[in-house]
Amino acid sequence: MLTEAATKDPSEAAADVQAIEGALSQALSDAPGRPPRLLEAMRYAVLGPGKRLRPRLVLTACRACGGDPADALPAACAVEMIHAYSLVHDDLPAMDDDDLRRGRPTVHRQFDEATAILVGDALLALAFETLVWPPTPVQVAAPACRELAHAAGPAMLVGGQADDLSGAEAAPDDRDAALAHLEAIHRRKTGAMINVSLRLGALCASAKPQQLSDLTAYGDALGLLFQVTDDLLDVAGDESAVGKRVGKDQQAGKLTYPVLLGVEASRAYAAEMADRAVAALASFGPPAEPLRRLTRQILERDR
Ligand code: GRG
Repeated sequence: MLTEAATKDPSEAAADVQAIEGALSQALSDAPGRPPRLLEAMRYAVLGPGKRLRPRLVLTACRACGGDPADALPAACAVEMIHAYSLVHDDLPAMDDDDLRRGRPTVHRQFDEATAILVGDALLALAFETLVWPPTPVQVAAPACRELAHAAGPAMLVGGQADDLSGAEAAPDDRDAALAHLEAIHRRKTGAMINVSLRLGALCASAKPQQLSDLTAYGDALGLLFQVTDDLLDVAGDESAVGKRVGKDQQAGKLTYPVLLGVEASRAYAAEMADRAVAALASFGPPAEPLRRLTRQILERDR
């Protein structure tokens, strides 16, 4: 069970966000050959008001494995760049066709569609360039590149998105089978980037195999926790409208946890995933306290 003490957010988390945003800004600075408008759009996409969950997981997992989080900053920047690229492309008219992201116009609305496509392409490439920067030693950079490419590639992030886009018609009618289908999408679309963030942090700390597999078990549960809370946030706000909103999603054939389980059971499922995540950290002891805190924050998040 998560303790009350685990909810307090010490200044370490704020310092991590500051370090991450500083490093991202530096990685996205003016350099020969970078067209000013493209760079402006890349900075707009990355440096907007995001939660920085994935890069925080990189630094926090590194710390939990006894490493120096400064060594993991390039990996932290890399995962956030890939995350930002995936949001920019997801918002495009050919995908979700969204006008707003992080409370501001989406990149294709603020700039134009071609620029948004190029922003995603450029961020994906820059992520790998950044990942292999010093201080990432070459014996860490090679496995880190392989793991990140796999998580962002056709079997995971892109594959999950493709299956999600092919939509509800592919989903089985039976509720349990539909739930399994939903989880298979989320494990790839959302979970893979969460999991690789933890694993990159651990690799930067030269973690033992047992630490890596415990963090993977933690990440599996955390990814599902993140997704179910995302779905719940989508129907939150006006409690009286919750039933109506769930009904609308159902009519639109949109698969979400509230649609499949109902709101109350989705909340219970979130709590179960949080407990499962924390249980996977048992062998780490006190160095994993920031990861336990982060778990609690995701369970209780309001954005
Ligand atoms: C286009 C290859 C490709 C993939 C897109 C990330 C994604 C896949 C789609 C986004 C759609 C979505 C809302 C998914 C739910 C989970 C999710 C990734 C939410 C956004 O992440 P946050 O809440 O965002 O961490 P911030 O803005 O805080 O960084």
